[in-house]
Amino acid sequence: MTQKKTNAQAPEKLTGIELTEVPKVSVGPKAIKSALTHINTEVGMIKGIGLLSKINQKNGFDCPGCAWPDPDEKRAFLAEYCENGAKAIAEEATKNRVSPMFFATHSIDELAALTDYELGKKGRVTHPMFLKEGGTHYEAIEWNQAFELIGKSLQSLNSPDEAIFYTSGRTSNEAAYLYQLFVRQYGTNNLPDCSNMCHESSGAALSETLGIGKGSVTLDDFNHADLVIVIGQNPGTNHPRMLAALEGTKKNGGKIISINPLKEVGLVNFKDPQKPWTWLGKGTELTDLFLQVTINGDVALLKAILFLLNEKETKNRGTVFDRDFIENNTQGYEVFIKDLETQNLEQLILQSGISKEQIIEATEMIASNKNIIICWAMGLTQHKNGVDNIREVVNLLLLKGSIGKKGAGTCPVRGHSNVQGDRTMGIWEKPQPEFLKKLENEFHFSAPKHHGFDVVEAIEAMHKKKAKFFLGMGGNFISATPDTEFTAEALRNCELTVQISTKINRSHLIHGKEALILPCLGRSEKDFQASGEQFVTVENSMGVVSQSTGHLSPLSDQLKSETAIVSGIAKATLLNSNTDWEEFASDYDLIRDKIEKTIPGFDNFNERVRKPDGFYLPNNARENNYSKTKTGKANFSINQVSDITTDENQFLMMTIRTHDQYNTTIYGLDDRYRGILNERRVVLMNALDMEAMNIKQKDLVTLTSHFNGEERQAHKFLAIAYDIPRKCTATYFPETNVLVPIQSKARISNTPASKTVVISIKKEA
Ligand SMILES: Nc1nc2c(c(=O)[nH]1)N[C@H]1C(S)=C(S)[C@@H](COP(=O)(O)OP(=O)(O)OC[C@H]3O[C@@H](n4cnc5c(=O)[nH]c(N)nc54)[C@H](O)[C@@H]3O)O[C@H]1N2
Ligand SMILES: Nc1nc2c(c(=O)[nH]1)N[C@H]1C(S)=C(S)[C@@H](COP(=O)(O)OP(=O)(O)OC[C@H]3O[C@@H](n4cnc5c(=O)[nH]c(N)nc54)[C@H](O)[C@@H]3O)O[C@H]1N2
Ligand SMILES: [Mo]
Repeated sequence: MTQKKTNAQAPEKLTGIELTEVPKVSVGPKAIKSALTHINTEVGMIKGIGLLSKINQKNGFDCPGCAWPDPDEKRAFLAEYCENGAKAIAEEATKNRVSPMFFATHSIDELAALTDYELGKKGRVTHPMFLKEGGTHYEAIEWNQAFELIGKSLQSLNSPDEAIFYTSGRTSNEAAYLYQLFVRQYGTNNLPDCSNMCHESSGAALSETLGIGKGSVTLDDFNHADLVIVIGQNPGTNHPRMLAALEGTKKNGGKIISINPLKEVGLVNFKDPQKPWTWLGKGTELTDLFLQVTINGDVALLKAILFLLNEKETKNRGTVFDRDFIENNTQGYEVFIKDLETQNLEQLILQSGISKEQIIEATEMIASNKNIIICWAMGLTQHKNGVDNIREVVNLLLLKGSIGKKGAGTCPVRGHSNVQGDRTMGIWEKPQPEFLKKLENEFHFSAPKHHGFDVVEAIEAMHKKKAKFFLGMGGNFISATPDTEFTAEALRNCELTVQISTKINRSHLIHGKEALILPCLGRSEKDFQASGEQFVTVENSMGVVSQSTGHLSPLSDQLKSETAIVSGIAKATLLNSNTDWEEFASDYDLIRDKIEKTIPGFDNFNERVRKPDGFYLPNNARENNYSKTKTGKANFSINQVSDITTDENQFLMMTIRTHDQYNTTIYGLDDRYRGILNERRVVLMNALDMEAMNIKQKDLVTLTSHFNGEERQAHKFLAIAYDIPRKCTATYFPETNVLVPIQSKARISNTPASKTVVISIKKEA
């Protein structure tokens, strides 16, 4: 039977744009008002305030928002969340339910006609649901039947490598560990995860240069930094609690440089929501120097700065670079400098889009300061030369000896609240041989050694029908991945698609021949298993492992924990496994005991994680030890500037987040910090570019992306004049994922290049 094709993209519906002035200050009372409005509408005020008081407290649960760490010392009541954390909680603890009755009365096609915002607001899935072949509606199914269906489907494949097991980064350490164990006992390393689309470029660059794929700084380092550079990141929206850390830098006399094509409000000026006495004043000015780099101009900019630093150093040896550090800890300095000296400074300056005066100013700031932290996120990773971007950041830190000491180091700011922990637990398509060996010894099975598929490879494999089974442990695969139409075809090729989810999303609507939705507990909910109430553990952006205990009663007695779901699937699939899956799901301490035995840094895990602050995982870069790299030293590297060219009528497009979304979960339609309200289908353009093309404010345009002679289109976007460099544009993800070509990705890390999409813009009639 050929499957009817449900729309993979959200409908092209305009919602009524309203433009306001771009605010001058972030956070402050407006943020509190916005947080409370979301809590009130979704959860109810009394229950909501009770919940907020538990977020990120030592006896509470880990905020399902971002992975920014909590302070080690005291945490004020009601203080360790932010506006967007409150929204994340409101979404999860929503009163709205997607029940079997809801599915009986709404066909898949009807649901696909809703925007992501409308769909998400339908709420939490309450029961396991099944879509039979050719079905138009999901129907309720018993858990055991669902597990059996999955087991049978997996047993029927020609090879375990025909199955794909995706993970989004909210999954707890315990669930992730059990999941990867199940997948490897089943026989594949096909464990793509959201990291592949996120910080994979950071992991690749940092492992190669410093011997650890994670950042090196702690929260306290921000209080001791002379200079913090925030590059390719929008913390005011995506990591608001980071602003308090930056405020700490400023208070102690440190300086901040921001590098971004957009002057993001959060980076400019900040009013701490936890300090109402500051609300009347001007707020803290955070950024001392703002460099409005052109999209993907970062390697050129960094190289120009390094070039000038080297000139200064050459004139006055030892005054700019940390000679001792370079001598004792690094490899490749001479070759790196030789290459740097051949660069054409004027060309680099031109390519960066920054004036020479400003580059000199930045150089002076870097030259005269010793302790430097560099923070970055998707603005650096999601480019063809994403890995180059980050290696260039490392070059700068190495020259300054700004690593492995207080107040200095690398700070890749992670996305999902446990994305870093999932990788530590072995969610990786390229597992280390030592880890597999430990698993084999502990669990007595033979683990697959060949590497599995990452996200892009998984999509291609499903597209070619080399893979026929897809399971998503959280996340929203169809909306988060590039090339929406291509990915939809890939998923439709599957025999069975399974989504383990809290909320309804578009990935439930774009499915294989048969499909399952398995509803799970969220972070905020209590988790009862056979041995009693359980807690889970997570790892934040700075490598601190701590516990997270749910607070609310589960919204339906049909929900299972992710751990229990993995256990059920494993038991139904691996009939000869000698692992007692049920026992693990009955008592998470038993899983933690196994983690301790197989993953370094987890000694006395059960005991240490019960301490209120949790514990730090080992971090060689933090300890100034680079013996884990191939050369045994911290490595300088030679990196490529962008080689992407555009025709006269083409633009670079970056796909970014609004202030009112969590990835594909759309909290609301306002991008308050950019002054764009009630509309997501916008393309931000430089006013001069608009004038040159005779495009007026709010004109309707079609966007066409160009890659290797292929074209992809997205219709019905409103052109909006914005302070953005010429030839650069910005749109919101996921609406424009349809324009991101599957083959356009970062070298080495394979991360989709969703921040450099070459587009042309045409007025609609
Ligand atoms: N509220 C909220 N919090 C979140 C998320 C969310 O969606 N909502 N998502 C979470 C996740 S998974 C992640 S990964 C993080 C994402 O956090 P961010 O990386 O901050 O998110 P983006 O919106 O992708 O913003 C990228 C920033 O990089 C800039 N940028 C784009 N291209 C370039 C470039 O070429 N050079 C430079 N220098 N800058 C560039 C953009 O202007 C923008 O400011 O946030 C996490 N936290
Ligand atoms: N164009 C473009 N594309 C991008 C990006 C970009 O900047 N531009 N960013 C990329 C990045 S950085 C990332 S991380 C990915 C994100 O990709 P994903 O992680 O796949 O997407 P999310 O939108 O975070 O997933 C949301 C869904 O997760 C489910 N969920 C929420 N909480 C839980 C939970 O506790 N357990 C389970 N099992 N399910 C849960 C809900 O059902 C919800 O609908 O998207 C990437 N895609
Ligand atoms: Mo992310």
